[in-house]
Amino acid sequence: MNRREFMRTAGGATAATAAAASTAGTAAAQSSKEVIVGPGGSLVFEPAELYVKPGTTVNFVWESDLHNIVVESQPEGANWEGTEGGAADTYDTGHEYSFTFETTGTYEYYCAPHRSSGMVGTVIVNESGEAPGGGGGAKEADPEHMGVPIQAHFVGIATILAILMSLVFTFFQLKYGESPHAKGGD
Ligand SMILES: [Cu+2]
Repeated sequence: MNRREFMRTAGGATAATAAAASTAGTAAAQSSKEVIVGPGGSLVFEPAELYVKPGTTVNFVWESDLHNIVVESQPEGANWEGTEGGAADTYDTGHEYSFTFETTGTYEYYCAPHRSSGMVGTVIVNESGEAPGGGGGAKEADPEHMGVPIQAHFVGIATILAILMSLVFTFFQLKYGESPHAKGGD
C-alpha cells in the first residue's frame, strides 16, 4: 500500500467514525426521561434521584400546584437555570418544563416553597445513564467498607514483620556464614 492509499483509507475510517459519532449523538438527543413534580399533591419529585446519559432531555411535569425548580448546584460549565422566575415564581398542575442535560456530573435542585419539607431532587449525568453498582443499598456497603481497611491494615503489618524477620535472618546468615544450628553443633 502506498502513502496515498494509506491516507485515503485513514480518511475513510475517520469519516466513518465521525458518522457513527453523529448517529450516537442524535440517538442521545432523542432520549428523554420524566420527573413528576408533586405527584398526588405530595411534596416530592418523582423520581427524586435520576440517572441519565449526556444529551438526555428531562421533562418535569407538574401534578399539583405551587411548585418550582431552583438549581442548587451543578457541574462546572453547565448552564441549568431551573424554572423561569427563580425561587419567586411557582407553577401549577399541568405545567411542563424541560431541560437537556449535556454536561456530566451531579445536578441538585429543589422546590423553593417546599424545600424545608424535603422537596429536593438530583439528576446525575453519566455515560451509562444508570446508578453505579447496580443495586445494593449504601447502608449495606458501609460496614463492609469499614471492615476491609482494618483487615488490610493487619495483613500489611504482618507482611512487613515477615519481611523484616527474613531480612534479619538473612543478615546473620551472610555475616556468620553458617546457620546458628550448625554453629551450635560444632
Ligand atoms: Cu413544591
